[in-house]
Amino acid sequence: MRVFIAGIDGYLGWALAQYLVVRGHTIAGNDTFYRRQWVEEMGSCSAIPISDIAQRLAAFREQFGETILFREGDLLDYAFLKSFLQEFQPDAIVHLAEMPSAPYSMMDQAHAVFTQNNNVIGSLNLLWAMKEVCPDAHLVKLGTMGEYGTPNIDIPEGFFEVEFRGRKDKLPFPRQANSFYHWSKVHDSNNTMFACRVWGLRATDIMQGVVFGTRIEEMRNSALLRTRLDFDQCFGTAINRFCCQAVIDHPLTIFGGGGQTRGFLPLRDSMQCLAVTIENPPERSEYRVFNQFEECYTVEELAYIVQTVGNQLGMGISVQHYDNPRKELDEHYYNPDRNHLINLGYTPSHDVKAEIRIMLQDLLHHKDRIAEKRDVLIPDIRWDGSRKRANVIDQTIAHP
Ligand code: USQ
Repeated sequence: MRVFIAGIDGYLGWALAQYLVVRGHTIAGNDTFYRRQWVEEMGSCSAIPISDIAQRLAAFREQFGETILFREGDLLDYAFLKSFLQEFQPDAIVHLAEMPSAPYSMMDQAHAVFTQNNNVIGSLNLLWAMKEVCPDAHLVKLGTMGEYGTPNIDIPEGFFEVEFRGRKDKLPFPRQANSFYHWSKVHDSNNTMFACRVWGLRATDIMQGVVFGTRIEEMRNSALLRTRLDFDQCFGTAINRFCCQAVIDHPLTIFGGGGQTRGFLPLRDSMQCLAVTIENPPERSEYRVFNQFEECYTVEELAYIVQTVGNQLGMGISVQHYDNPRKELDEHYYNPDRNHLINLGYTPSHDVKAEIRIMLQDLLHHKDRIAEKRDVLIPDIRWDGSRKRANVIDQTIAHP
């Protein structure tokens, strides 16, 4: 298939290009390199060094014998987007070109507006461009499990049956997002669902959990093919941050009580899920929602898994609780479904410890880079728009 990856230079996009080319797909993609700039804005860098796009593209050609049709450009530039899609004529479009950080979107008015403008208008442009240029293509839109929030009932995949005043309907499950970033994804979901209904587009909205991991097999040991891995308060996600903290003997930073539960999945599972989705497109006019994660864990459970694996590798890892800069429930019910992808053949790896062991071993090579930026590890972006460094509220040295 001809697969267009919007945001091909990012954490997921660069890995996905490699995963898909090995499966025989032809790849094109765009990027603005914003992710590189945002992480710099946070005073940080990728823990794993990454090369520039020209070197990446050359290494890709050499490793896989295939060329990526790449253009630098923004989804907000509608003329650019339309002409690129016209040229490539994709069968599938994977949309990874959004600002992905909740704290970044909560920093201040400018960052909130930037996030929603970039994400919502970029996605709307993509829907229009698909309608005008490639209405038969399949949009694989990266949403987030965070769209649902943490309701006190089970979470279905997008829709649920409701009975109200004696009548029944199948309706979108309520969205209760917890940051302007997560709300931008909700707005995207609504626009995508509507475009499928009125224009007959086909789309899969992926409600993805928190991704972790430093590599997929396809990268082998090539430094030029490795994907980025962030650890700052905005672009580093929980397990990735914990592993970076572990290799520099920094205590693992649990925000609040650590009872926050999320669905997590290794990078390799995320790639598998996206490929399964692309290779099994929906019908025209169909808008379907897949919840995409491997297992649910509390943040505290994960910190202790990192600690256990790290200790097996001879590290002495401590865990600290910090006052939570976010406004979120510390403890809550969390039971989302994830059947659609399994029914299409997704096989979860189920070995979070093995994945964390690989991560720690990979990151040990780069501990000096991480140590140099250790100041970015303590969050200060608060959900009320203020900046105040989080304080330690409790310390646990060893897993009970
Ligand atoms: N957390 C800590 N300590 C840390 C970092 C995070 O306790 O050092 C906690 C947070 O308070 C939160 C949980 O871990 O309760 C997850 O935080 P995160 O930063 O790993 O993930 P989140 O902000 O939810 O966002 C990430 C991605 C986003 C994606 C989302 C999926 O940045 O793009 O949409 O995961 S989900 O969480 O399922 O909504």
